[in-house]
Amino acid sequence: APAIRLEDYQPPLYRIDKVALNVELAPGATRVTATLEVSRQPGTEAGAPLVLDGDELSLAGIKLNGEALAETAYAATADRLELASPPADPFELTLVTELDPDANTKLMGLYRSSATYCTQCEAEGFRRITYFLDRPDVLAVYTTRLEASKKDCPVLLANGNLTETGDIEGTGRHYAVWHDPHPKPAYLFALVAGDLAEVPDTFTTMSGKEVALNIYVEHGKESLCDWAMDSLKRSMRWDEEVFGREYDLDVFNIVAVSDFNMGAMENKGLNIFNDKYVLADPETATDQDYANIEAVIAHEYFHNWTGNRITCRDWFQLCLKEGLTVFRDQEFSSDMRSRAVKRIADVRLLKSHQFPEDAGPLAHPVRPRTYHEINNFYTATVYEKGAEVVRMLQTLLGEQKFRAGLDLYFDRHDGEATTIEAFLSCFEEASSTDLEQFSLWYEQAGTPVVSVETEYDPDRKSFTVSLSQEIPPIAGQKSSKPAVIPLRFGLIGPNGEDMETGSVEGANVASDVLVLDKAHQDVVFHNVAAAPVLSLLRGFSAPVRLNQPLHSEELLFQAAQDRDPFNRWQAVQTLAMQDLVRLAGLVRDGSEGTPSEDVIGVFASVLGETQLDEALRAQALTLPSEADVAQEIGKDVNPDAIHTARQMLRRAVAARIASSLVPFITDQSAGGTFSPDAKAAGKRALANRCLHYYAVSGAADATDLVWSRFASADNMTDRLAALTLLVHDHMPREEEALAAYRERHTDSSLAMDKWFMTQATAPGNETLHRVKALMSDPSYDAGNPNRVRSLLQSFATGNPTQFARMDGAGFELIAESVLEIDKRNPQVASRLLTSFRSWRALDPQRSALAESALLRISACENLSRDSRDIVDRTLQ
Ligand code: B3K
Ligand code: ZN
Repeated sequence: APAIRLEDYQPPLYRIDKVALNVELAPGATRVTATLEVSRQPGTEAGAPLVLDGDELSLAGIKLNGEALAETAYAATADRLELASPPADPFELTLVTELDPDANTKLMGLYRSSATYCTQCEAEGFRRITYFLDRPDVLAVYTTRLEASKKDCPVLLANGNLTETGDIEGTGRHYAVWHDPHPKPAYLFALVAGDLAEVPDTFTTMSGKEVALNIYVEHGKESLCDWAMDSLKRSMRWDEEVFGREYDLDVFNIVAVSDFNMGAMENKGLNIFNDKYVLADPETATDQDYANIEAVIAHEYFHNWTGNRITCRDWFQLCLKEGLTVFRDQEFSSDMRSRAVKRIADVRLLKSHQFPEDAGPLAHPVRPRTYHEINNFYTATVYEKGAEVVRMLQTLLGEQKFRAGLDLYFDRHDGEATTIEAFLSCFEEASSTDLEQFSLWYEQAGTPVVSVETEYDPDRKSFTVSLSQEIPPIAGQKSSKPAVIPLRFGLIGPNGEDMETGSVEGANVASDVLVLDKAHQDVVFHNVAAAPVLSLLRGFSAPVRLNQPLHSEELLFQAAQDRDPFNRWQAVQTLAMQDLVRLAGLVRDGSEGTPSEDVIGVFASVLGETQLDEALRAQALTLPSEADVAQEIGKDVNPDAIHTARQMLRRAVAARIASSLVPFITDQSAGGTFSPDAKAAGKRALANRCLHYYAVSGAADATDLVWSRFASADNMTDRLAALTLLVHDHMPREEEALAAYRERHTDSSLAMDKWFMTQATAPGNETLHRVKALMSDPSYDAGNPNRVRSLLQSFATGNPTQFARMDGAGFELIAESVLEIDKRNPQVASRLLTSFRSWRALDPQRSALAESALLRISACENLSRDSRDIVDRTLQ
């Protein structure tokens, strides 16, 4: 199939203003009657053909203005319905399609999860329900009538407000009618029907309207919804207070399902969630799960304005809703928790997921210009880098003008399907700033490298910062233009305080932000009393790689003194990274090496920095991951050498701090009732980080302590942390712990996912065998996306030494699995396939093995479009 291109965008020829759906649900055979009010767009000539999208559909009836249509008047295939010459005047088209939700293993369109009927329509799932102009710039008002067996499906839900319910006498069936007054694109349509428990609550909006809130879950899981409901109410309040956005329907429903291709979906008034992002209690959910639930609930809720009220003109504009909504959920979590800790977590995610994507064969601009399969563009670049671009806009304009621009956007484009250009224009107007060069962030792929050199002139008391920027050449992008890069900075004086300076030449500097917008730029600070340490990219003010050659004394100073917590953390990480890269090189070459004393010392001192909160110390004590080190090395990567180097540093730090660890570990286990709040979670994070070092410190009672933490834990965070150590460090009671965990959690699929993941990510040669065995474990289910992700995806992305085994068996396992899963669920398969994206960075032997696994996938003739697209681009 030819690629879809942004430059080929044409507005639709027809509009569909109203949609009435009658969905008669029944196992195996569901009948959908869609009545569409269709009219010509101004400018469309009378009689122009109407072409509707379909996907695996079968047409069981068609009427035009209530009259049966002659067979010669239309042509229907599984993926297309064409009316050769429709009436010139507005008309009503009635279509009947027949579906089998039970046979829908792709989990797109209408399908069944456990016994519940549910839908997923983004990006192009509505066309699997009925023929339609399935594109985001066709906005219609939907009325949905659902009908089903009252016994099997007491709950009937769709978008909008409930307007009518009733029984169908003598049939055991009942119906419900839902009306959504807000025009929306088809991708926001949803329905749910099943036997679900309802967890109700209410929220009073800023203008005093009461909204009914409900979370629907499987019976027996009601008590696991408290945190999600609490997160929802806080999100609704926060969006009013921070962005002035009020909710706009009488009801807001959330449904948790166990089979879901991604995290959640923002359908208007009826969000559907992967149950992983709803259900939590201390017994089965970690602190990370609580934080994720809070963030995803907020994210989907925030889409009501950024995505639903204002949607995308076409799928190239995906970042218009996703980047902005991620930015909003990040801000929400920062306000709910510690801003610094949240920022560090977000940057870690960006660097570990988005940077490698942007440096490899799957690189694409935040707003891509071409695609074969849009579902492959729900990427870290569109989401996370997209959020960074919005954040840079805020940094460059300042909070007030940023807010004014966003207000103008909400005001001007409410009810529309729009573009990045329209979005940026609002900020240009509200701030009187030209954003033309800034818009390159949406156009150019690749991570800019910013190189820095500094020179202090003691006679002139001037400090010169020479900056340059460059995007390394990447697939499909030979050259690039200089971007607008906001660099938050401080000049740290000898006493550790930020220095005041005199005038600045060579760059636009507003308080603590310096704007780099040329390929090279010399910035001179005057009246600088003493030689400073330049703290640059504070708070990670731009998604760039910083190439700033600092001596280890300067990094140590920054690690101890920087008043920006992010850069303090970054300095510690940089020190560790430099040492890990050095050690990995030595190990690879078969030479001896020992970790740097300075680096060990810096980690040891972090522990005692009691003025930093626990969560921040836990973050600082976390070494860069093996994947992070691989990325830093960039080519000829040997994952075994990296693993060994990281273990060496970890053990050396552990040995140094062993004697101080126990109080931190036991202090936090003092008990009291569990609270998922940020402070309590931070304490657990620090305790478990300390336990992590204690396990390899050589202390005689290390196994006993880890085991006792495992056995006595009263929450999942502590239990899983101890289990992970027992399994990943192959401690003596590893098997016993796995068996005990399984016994305890066998009824909770979500808890069992952690059991699969822990085993799949364990280093060591036996893991491959174990993963294969787990694929036939009774708790495993190859048809459930969460299970596949916890076992296979976590093996491929979280176990670098075993995925890239020298015998090629890791790559083979994933290749075989991709082919197998692709037949059933292309989205899950193609996502798994992206784990090969950094194959060219591996050493020659390993990359040859990866290539042959990829070629084997590529040779398969009936790959889905999803997997074909990824494998072709990965090999290109
Ligand atoms: N918009 C959905 C993602 C849809 C993915 C389609 N393949 C969830 C979200 O970003 O909030
Ligand atoms: Zn989203």
